[in-house]
Amino acid sequence: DEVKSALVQNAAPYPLPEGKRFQYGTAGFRMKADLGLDHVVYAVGIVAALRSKRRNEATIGVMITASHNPAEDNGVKVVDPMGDMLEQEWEEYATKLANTENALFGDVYEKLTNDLLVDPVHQVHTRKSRVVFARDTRASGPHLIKALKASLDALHVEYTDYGILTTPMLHHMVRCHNTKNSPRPFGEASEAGYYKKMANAFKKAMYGRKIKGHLTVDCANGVGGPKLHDLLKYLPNASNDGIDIKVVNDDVIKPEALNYEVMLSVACNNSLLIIFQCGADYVKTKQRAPPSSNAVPFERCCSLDGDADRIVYYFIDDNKEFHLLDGDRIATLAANFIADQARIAGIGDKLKIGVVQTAYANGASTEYIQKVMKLPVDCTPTGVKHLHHAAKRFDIGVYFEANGHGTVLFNDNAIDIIKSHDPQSPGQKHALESLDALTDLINQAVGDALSDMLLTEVALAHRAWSPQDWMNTYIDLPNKLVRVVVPDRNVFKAVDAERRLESPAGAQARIDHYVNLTNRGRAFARASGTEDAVRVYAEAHSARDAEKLANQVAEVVE
Ligand code: 16G
Ligand code: ZN
Repeated sequence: DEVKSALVQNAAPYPLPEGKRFQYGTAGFRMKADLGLDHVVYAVGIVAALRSKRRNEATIGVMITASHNPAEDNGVKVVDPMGDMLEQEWEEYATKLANTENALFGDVYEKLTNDLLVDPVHQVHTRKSRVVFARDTRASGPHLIKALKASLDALHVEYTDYGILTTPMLHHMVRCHNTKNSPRPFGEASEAGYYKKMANAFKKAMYGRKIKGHLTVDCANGVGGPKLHDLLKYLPNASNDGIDIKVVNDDVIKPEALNYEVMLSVACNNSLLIIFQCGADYVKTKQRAPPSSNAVPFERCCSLDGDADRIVYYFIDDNKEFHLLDGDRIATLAANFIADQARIAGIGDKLKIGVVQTAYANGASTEYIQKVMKLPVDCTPTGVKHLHHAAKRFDIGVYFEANGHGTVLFNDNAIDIIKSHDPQSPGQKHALESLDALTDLINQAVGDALSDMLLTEVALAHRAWSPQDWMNTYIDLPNKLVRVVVPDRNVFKAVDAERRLESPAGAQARIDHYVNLTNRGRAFARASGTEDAVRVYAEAHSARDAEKLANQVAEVVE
């Protein structure tokens, strides 16, 4: 029919490249932008349209970004109605469509429609599809958006183009659209709505407290830069009992500077361009500040990644030594603060508060949460969707990956208790109001660097903590990460939240052997979900032992 032939026709400029196989991975599709990603994006438009129908005309999101990856890369992922990641079962349909030749788009669409939507509840022909989308600052973005619109147009989808947004802002928009008429509307589905919600919540959550000194934010020359500048217009500034933020690496005019900083060095009449990396991924993996950083000792610094869904904090001490406050630290700070406020508010015993981590979480953080904070910890495989899902099992679930991806989820029970509890004292009232403000300040759709940054600032202000005080809560175990290139990473099958290898046979026994010989040793190996490699993590009581253990495990894997 008409739709089928339009699907084939509109795809013409976006052929399936020969000899390539695309796969919807942990973070959607991601690759060099000019190697056929436009074909993939066209296919993703079809997935989003089908998904919207399947979910009773709910609004589905499509985000074009490759996060911390190089400027020539790009990627695409689908956002489900509540702002979470596409349901896992559907990744397979996305993979199928992405590998479909143009001539067959009509037929595959028809088949998926019949397979997924024919029951009376999901009558395809009577339902509209709604999609909203955005992109980061990459140069390939506009072309990919064109490909997306081409398939959405073929399917008569109702859509909104949000232009350039951070990934978490797009997730926010999706959830706003789908909760408009619900008892708990998420907010106004606009940029201004997003900033206002966050700024108001920040003011309430601060409760008149002051933040000492200023915060330097490295925006990785990505979309977080302009969006942070916009957000600052809504936040009270330093002279107004607010927040003093210094924005660096906020150049999005040169898209090739994404995740990099370019410095001009002039020496002996020669000028030289020096290029360094920056952003959350660099800071976390290299364990050092971006080279251009001129922060003074004990000044708070943080880095976002290229699409502003990850954040890590850091500072240097008076010996210029670097100290990283990563996702584990943000999780412990946030959980500690929230659990404390709940206790002060008199609702601590009514709420089940817990923390979700992955195997990469430093063992010292896990022990601190369990033994000192006395909160339960869950461990899941790597990838936001797994942590997000697990966090829903708590009334208040705090989840962070060590790399800085994370947020806090409040379920209906928690929100009801926070909103309806009758305070018995001014102290209880303050704590309840702070908690209520946190439910708005925190982007519960998905981990959001800007929102997590404000949450961190609020928690530090309430405790009157310097970054050193925050660092002093526990001591990280020395650890080492190694990337091992193997002939076929698919033979590495991990179980038990990726903490153990089920195959190849015998590998785990050999890893256990080395771990048992190491003081406070812990190690695991897992196939990467985003690169053709196996990753090894090891920790131990000393840096030397951690390194030794990592190398031993790497040898097992090789
Ligand atoms: C993806 C995941 C991230 C995870 C990383 C692990 C999302 C949105 N992103 O970037 O959470 O930490 O993959 O990469 O889920 P790896 O499998 O290569 O170690
Ligand atoms: Zn990212």
